[in-house]
Amino acid sequence: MKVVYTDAHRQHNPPFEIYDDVKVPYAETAARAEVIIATIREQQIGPIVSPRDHALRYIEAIHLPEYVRSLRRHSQQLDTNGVLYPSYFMSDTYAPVTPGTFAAARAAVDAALTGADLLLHEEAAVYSLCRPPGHHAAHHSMGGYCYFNNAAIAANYLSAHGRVAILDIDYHHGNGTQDAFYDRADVLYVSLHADPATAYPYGSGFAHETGRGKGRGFTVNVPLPKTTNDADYLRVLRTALGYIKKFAPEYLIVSAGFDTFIDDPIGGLRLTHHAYSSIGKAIAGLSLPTMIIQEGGYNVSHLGSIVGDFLKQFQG
Ligand code: Q9C
Ligand code: ZN
Repeated sequence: MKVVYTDAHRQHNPPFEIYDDVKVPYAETAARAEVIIATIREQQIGPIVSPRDHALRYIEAIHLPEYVRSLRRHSQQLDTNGVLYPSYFMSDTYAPVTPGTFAAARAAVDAALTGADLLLHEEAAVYSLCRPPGHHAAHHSMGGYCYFNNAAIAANYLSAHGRVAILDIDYHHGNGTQDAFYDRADVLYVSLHADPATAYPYGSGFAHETGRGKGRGFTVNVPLPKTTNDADYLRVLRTALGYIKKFAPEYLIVSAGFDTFIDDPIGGLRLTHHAYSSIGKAIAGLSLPTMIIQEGGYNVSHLGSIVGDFLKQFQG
């Protein structure tokens, strides 16, 4: 499978996030992408290609142009070590702006769109190693380590060519992605995540949120207890894959977060490292043209190997 990656993400390196009024070290580190790409090289998972530039209009199809401009301007105006929390366009204290943020976030979108182009050119499976992640970024707000919604932008781009299903397996509900397609029947959003009653992003991802208007029935939320183990998860995943099968999309996008891992410092269901090859195998079993987009996953000592286990299921 082809892997889309650039080291442009390195210029986005916030020193801290604010948690309960206290500055704590930033969990969404450059080291995450570094260990993943190192594993991909070691295990020869794919030819690695660089993203190609895409026009801003694809970002602006999902995000308010003023929001995009403001992120660019703030990034440009900051001094070398500046960190900004621009309150108006921010949904929480987990997505600060630094001088390199706009460029890195835009490169992540380019990685997602380049992956989409590869699918359009008949590639069966592609992995876009996006950093920063995207699924919490909404129409005009950054939050939860996310600035531009890579998966939503790619899904909207692909939707011009056929129906798209998004399967979100990050520990956290992808509130930004859900919002982007809540009214639409041509993009199915299915998410498995920790119960938002007790997990970030708290306000959304409950089972009763199923879409609106024409989009009713095209959003599926499956909140999970934090005690969910490998067997529980695979059972629920198979049901979720059944909805996708029934929708019969042209393309599948997987918002792939690995913070469901039992020893994740931010999230953590009770999934062991064995789970990720089984999850990959079950999803690959749909035999759909599939783009995997990197979202969360913060245990840097295990991240490379669990992402590798997952990706290997999509080879050949
Ligand atoms: N200090 C993604 O996985 N909460 N975002 C952190 C712990 C924010 C996660 C609180 C979690 C955001 C893409
Ligand atoms: Zn997450």
